[in-house]
Amino acid sequence: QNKNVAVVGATGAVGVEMLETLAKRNFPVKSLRLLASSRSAGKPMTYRGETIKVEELTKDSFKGIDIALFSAGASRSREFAQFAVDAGAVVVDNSSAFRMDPSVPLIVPEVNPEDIKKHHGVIANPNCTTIIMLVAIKPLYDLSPIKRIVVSTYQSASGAGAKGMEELEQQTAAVLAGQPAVPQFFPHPYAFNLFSHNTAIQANGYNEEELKMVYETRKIMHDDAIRVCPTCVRVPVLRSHSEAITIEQVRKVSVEEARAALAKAPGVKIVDDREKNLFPMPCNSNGQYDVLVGRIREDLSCDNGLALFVCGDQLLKGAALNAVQIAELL
Ligand code: A2P
Ligand code: 11C
Repeated sequence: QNKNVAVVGATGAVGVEMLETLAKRNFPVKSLRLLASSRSAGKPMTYRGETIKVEELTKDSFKGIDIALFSAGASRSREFAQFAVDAGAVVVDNSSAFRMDPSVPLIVPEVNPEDIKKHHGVIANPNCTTIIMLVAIKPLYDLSPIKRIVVSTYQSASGAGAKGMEELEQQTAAVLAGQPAVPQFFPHPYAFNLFSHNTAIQANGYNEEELKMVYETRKIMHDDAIRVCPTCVRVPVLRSHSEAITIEQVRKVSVEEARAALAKAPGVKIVDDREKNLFPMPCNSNGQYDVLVGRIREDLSCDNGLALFVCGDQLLKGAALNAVQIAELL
């Protein structure tokens, strides 16, 4: 049965990809309502060749809506998601607002699709770095439980939305023209530089992005014993995130066994050509649905460890695609 769908934050970097993904995957859309701030009201957008005007998000925006995809930031989700639920819609929320709420399922369709049944109107889309990591390591967890993860991220501008991407482009052009990279949106110079993730550092020395990787991983994997040590870094890449991941498992899993499991895992594409020195790169994961996985090797520093390098499109698998896949499960 076709659905009445609303996209909240339709004009944003993720919102635009949501429209594109709904169309590309032939999602059964009966009608589409595009919502954003008053700044965008009346702006024409295109869905499958049809022009739809953006409407201002208000508490009355959800009448008749079956599925509302939210990607307009956590404060908009906190303010408006309940209005959508009250109007009878199921909300798939891409923000951090409800992820750790025990009554809200946090879903990566390749990892814990069965949790969706427990929803009470809101389903949360995990943080992009968590999604991309878990798609790659869940097949390995199924071979032997993972006790510990050490992960370093190389995060693109798109994780910070359209303004982040604009800042990277604008600063890069400025530096190439011999001018300084003047930070406006991010706290530090971005072009030809990298910096520790721009979220606030907490009392334990980890920033918010890193703690999302810790807590969301445990919730999605249903394993509170997994220990995760993340270092999240913003790198001057436009849209795909990369991650160097080292895992320690209960028993030793060989590289061959890991590779065989990854080869048949949903949402994973192995890119691991040692002869050509060809491994996952953001330029090759841009626009792809799959998470690219390579550098599959033993961790020389521990007995039961494996190391990987992965890349995933932050706007797609890290956000819009995962949300649309959740809507498909619904
Ligand atoms: P707008 O384009 O009208 O500002 P991004 O993460 O790429 O910056 O996108 C954020 C999205 O959230 C945009 O679609 C933006 O709409 C939307 N948004 C931001 N503030 C509000 C608001 N107060 N009400 C509704 N939508 C908002
Ligand atoms: C980033 N992962 O790359 C972030 C953006 O909790 O949904 C998404 C923040 C979130 O900066």
